[in-house]
Amino acid sequence: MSEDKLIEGVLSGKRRALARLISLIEDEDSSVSRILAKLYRHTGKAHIIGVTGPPGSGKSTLVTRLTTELRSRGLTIGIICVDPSSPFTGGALLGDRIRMQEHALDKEVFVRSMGTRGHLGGLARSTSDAVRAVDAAGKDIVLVETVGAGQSEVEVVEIAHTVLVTDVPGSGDDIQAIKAGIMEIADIFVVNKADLPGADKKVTEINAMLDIAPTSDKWRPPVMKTNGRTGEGISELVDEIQEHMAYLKSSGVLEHKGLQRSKDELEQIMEYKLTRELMTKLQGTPEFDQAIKRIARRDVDPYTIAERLITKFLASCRE
Ligand SMILES: Nc1nc2c(ncn2[C@@H]2O[C@H](COP(=O)(O)OP(=O)(O)O)[C@@H](O)[C@H]2O)c(=O)[nH]1
Ligand SMILES: [Mg+2]
Repeated sequence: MSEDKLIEGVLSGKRRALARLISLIEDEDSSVSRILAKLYRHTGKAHIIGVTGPPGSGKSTLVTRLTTELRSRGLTIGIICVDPSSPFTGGALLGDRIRMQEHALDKEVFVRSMGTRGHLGGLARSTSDAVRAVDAAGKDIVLVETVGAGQSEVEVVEIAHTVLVTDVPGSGDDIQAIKAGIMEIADIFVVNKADLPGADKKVTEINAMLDIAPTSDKWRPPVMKTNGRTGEGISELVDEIQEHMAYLKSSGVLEHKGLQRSKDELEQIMEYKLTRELMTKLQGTPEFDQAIKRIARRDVDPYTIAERLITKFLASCRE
């Protein structure tokens, strides 16, 4: 597939083109930045929803249920899954896969898992690029499932407009959740498995924590109860998700976040490109090798050398 064909395919919402582009993104193919550059002005329309929480709390089940509900409201869906134990990455239970098949024949639902094909550090970048690709393909909603362990749930905040944090009754790890920063990232709390004993207690506990938590904005995260098995509470959850987007728009938070993200992204790209430019020029030159040896010998400190090399590089750019 030629690059132009690929772009055309993605923009017209063709599944195969979109899947192909995401593979290129995962492989960190050199064509990606060119393609994404051309797609950029077609992005920014999708409502990106992050779903994070501990393994087994029902994220994949909720994503499937949310998809059904959102489809019934006429919305098109992309699902990006960054959970190695999820149905979409093959590590999952048979039941999960069967459940997801509910949407397998629906052309307006695109499902993709992000593996760790590239280096691990690149996963955040490739996930955000994949979300952008789905956005360019015209999906109204992008659901991003990430397992709530370590860095991933913090990264999802950077790309999602609305973050759902899932929990289940009886899990006594709330204090830990606060420590891990999970509380601060939630726009909506979901107490799933409401059929199990202790669901109301859990809701009360989270609300009590929200009462004492310092908040910077006017949105107080609602605490919703769901049953992933029966679908109870899903419609109310979707109402809250849409309510949250309405809040983001009316409060100006959406615009503010968009500017912040653009700034961060521009800085990141420039830093990356500049560093690469500088290093290709320096690496392997006698001057660079000499500098490294002198630093190791304590002849000179790395700060002074770095300063000198950068000044020289910038001067050479002006020539
Ligand atoms: N009892 C009960 N089980 C649920 C509910 N929602 C999901 N499950 C089950 O919990 C298990 C883990 O769900 P899954 O969606 O894979 O969780 P994930 O690891 O967070 O993606 C599965 O066996 C689900 O069938 C629920 O509301 N009630
Ligand atoms: Mg899952």
